[in-house]
Amino acid sequence: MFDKILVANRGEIALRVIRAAREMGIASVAVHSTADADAMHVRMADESVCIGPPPSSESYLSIPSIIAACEVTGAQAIHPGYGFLSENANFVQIVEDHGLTFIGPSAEHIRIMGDKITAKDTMKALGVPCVPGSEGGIADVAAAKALCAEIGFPVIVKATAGGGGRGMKVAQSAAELERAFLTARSEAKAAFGNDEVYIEKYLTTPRHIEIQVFGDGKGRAVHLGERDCSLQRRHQKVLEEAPGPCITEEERARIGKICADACANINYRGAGTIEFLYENGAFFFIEMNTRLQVEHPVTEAIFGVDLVQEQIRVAEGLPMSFTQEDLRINGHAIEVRINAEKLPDFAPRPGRITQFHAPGGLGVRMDSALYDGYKIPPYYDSLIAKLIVHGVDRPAALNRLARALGELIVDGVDTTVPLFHALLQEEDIQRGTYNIHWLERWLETNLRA
Ligand code: MV4
Repeated sequence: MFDKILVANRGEIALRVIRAAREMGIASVAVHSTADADAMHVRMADESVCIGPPPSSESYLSIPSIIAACEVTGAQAIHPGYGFLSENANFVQIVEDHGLTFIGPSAEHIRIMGDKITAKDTMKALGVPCVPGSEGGIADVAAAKALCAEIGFPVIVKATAGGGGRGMKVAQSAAELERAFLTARSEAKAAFGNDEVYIEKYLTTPRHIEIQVFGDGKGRAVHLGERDCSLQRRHQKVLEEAPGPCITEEERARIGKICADACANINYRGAGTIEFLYENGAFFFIEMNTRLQVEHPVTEAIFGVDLVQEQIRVAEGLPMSFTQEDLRINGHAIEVRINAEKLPDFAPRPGRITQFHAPGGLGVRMDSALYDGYKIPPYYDSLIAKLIVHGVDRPAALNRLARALGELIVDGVDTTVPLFHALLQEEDIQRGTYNIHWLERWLETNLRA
C-alpha cells in the first residue's frame, strides 16, 4: 500500500486526487509553480514542493523537478491528473526507471493511443468499429485520390500525431482534396514534427459519445457506460452528461462490452476513455484517451464509484473493487464547465475572486479550487469549477442544474455561467437533441447578435 503520493497537477483535479488519497489513508504531496504558492491544492495537501516558475513548461511539465519532489518527500507514486504529463509516455518511463509508480496506464499503451493511426489499427484489430477510411497513413496526393474515389466525399484528413481536433482538414469534394491533404500534412509537420496523415469518411452530424473503461492491467476490464460530450466549442467541451440521452440500454451493453473486451485483451490498466462518433445508430471509434478525464464525475455520479480511488488501487496491483455485474446506472448526471472567460468570445479573464459561494444540497457536487480572495493566475487553463448535478432522471437533473446555478456566486471575474442559464432555456437542450455542431451554431445566432 502507498503511504504517500505526489499529485503532478493543480486546480480542481489536484484537489480531486488529494481527497481520494486522504480517504484511503494515503498522504499527498502537492507540487506548484511560484504563481500557485497560494493555490488551494497547496493548502489542502499534506506537504508541498515548489517546482519552478509560472510557465507550465518550467514547472508542471518539468520532469526532473517532479521526480526530485518525489525523492525529497518520499512519495512512492505520482498521479498526473489530466493534461500536463498525463499522456506523456516518456514521463511514465522515467517515473518507473526511478522506482516510482505512475498511477495510470503503461507507457506502451499511452504511446500506442497517442499515435492516432496506431490507435485505430489496434482498436480495429480488437473488434472495435472504426470510421471507414485509409489503412494506416496516406503517403501522397495520388493515394489520397485513389482512396476517396472508393469511400466517397466528404472526407476528413487527420494528423496521426494530432487528436482532440488539432490538425484536421475537411474536403467536401474531389476538387478540395489536394489542398486539404497538403495543408493537413504541412500543418502537422509544423505543429507536431510528424507529417503523417490519414483519411476518414467525414460524418456530417454525429454526436460525440465516449465510453468509460477501466482495467486492472491483468486482463480484467469493465465499462462504465457512456458520456455524451457533443456540446463543444472549438474542441473544448462545455457540458457533458451521462447516460447519453440518445443511447439505449442495448446499445450501451453492446458497445460497452466491445470496449471492455478490447481493454481486457491488451491488459489495459486504470481509467481510459474510448471516443466514438455516433450517427444513425452506429458507433465509429475515433480516439482513445489514456487518462482520467475532466468529465469523469458524471460517470461517478450515476455508477456510485470513485474512479480515482480505483486508479490508485490498480496502480498498487490490487484488484478493482467492482465487477461488470456490480455496475448499475442510477439516474442521470450533468456537468457544466465554468471557465473564467468573458462571453461572447470566451476570452480568458484571470483576476481576483471577490466572492465565492458554492451551491450545495442533494445531488450537487462542486469540484473547484476557488476560494474567497483567490487570484486566478493568467498562466494556466481557464477552467475554475465543474458543477455536477445528479437526479433520478434527466428532467430532474436539468431542474437541479438550474437550481444549483442559481445558488452559485463567483464575483470578481467574468465566467461562462450565463451561458448555462441560457442553454437551459433551449428546447434542444431540454430534449437532448443536439449534435457536435449544435453549440457553435447556437453561439453564432444567439451570442454574436
Ligand atoms: C471527425 C468528425 C467527423 N468525421 N471524424 C474532432 C475532435 C477529434 N477528436 C475528432 N473530431 C472529429 N472527427 C470524422 N471521420 C468530426 C469531428 C469533430 C468533432 C468531434 C467531436 C466533438 C466535436 C467535434 C467538432 C468538430 C469536428
